[in-house]
Amino acid sequence: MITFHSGAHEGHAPASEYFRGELVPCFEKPARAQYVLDELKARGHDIREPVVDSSGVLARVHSPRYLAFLESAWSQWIALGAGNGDVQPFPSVWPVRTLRDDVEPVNFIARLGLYSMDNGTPLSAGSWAAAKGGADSAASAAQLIANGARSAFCATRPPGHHAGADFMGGYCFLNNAAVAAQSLLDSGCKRVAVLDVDYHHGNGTQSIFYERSDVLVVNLHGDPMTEYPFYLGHADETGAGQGAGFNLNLPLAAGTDARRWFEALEVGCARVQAHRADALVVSLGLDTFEGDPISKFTLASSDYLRLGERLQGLGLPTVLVLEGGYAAAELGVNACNVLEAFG
Ligand code: Q9C
Ligand code: ZN
Repeated sequence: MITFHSGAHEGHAPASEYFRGELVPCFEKPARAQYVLDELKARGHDIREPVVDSSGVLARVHSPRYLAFLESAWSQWIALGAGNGDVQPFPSVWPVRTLRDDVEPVNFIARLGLYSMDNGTPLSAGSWAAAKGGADSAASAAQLIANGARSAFCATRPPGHHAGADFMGGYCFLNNAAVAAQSLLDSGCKRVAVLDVDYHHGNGTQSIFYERSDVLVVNLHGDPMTEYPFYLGHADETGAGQGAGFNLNLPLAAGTDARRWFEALEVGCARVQAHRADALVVSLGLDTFEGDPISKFTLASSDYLRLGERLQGLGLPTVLVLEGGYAAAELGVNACNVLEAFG
């Protein structure tokens, strides 16, 4: 399977994030992608830089004002103070219920809050270029599928599935899975399914396609009653308007083991099959791993072989997009196990 990967990911390297009110080293760090690349190379995979400029499809997935903000966010920040290059900007105020989100404040931190769902998505100098490289990878993978390939992998970081049309969050800036799905539709697919197996509910992907019937979104994730992103991902969210019936959430209790996880995967796969999709996008988060430092499922490395086999069994042209997975040293083996079993 061909892998798309942008070297620009290295430029997204903020030092710290908030964890229980204190700044700690970022979990979502460049070494994650390096471990994946090292393992891909060791196993002889074909790794390519993205070949498609995703600007067009990004404008179909994200709002113009959000893209404009994100693209120049870091340069706006450093223009505000001589020392800002060495300071991480964090949002501290958000337009929650009763406050206006239709007016962009001039104040930078206020705009950062407007375009963020949390204070857990740190920015650095190269964040836009890194995120854009990921979106370009997703668009490139979709093009490969449109040209007849059975599968393609995007070794992307930062991840994407928490990013909505108009906001960043959960380490995500641009929704790579949504970019892949929209690109597949734009190149002739009538129906696409997104299957999100990251530990965390893919709230961004769900919200982007919630009122559409051309993209089925299925999520298998930690119950939002106790797990991030908390405010979306419940079983009663089934789609709205034209999209009614085209969203399926399968929340699982923290502590869920592989046996119960694979049972839920069967339910998700049955829904994907019923959609009669022309292509599949997998949001491949590997934070379901037993060794993950911020998540609470207990899959073992060998379980990712079983996952790859099951995904292969759906029989669909498939784009796999890397999402979370914070046991960095095991991320390469776990990702490659999925790809290898997929074939
Ligand atoms: N600081 C993805 O897996 N923060 N995002 C958890 C640790 C949110 C994870 C607390 C985790 C988001 C793509
Ligand atoms: Zn996750």
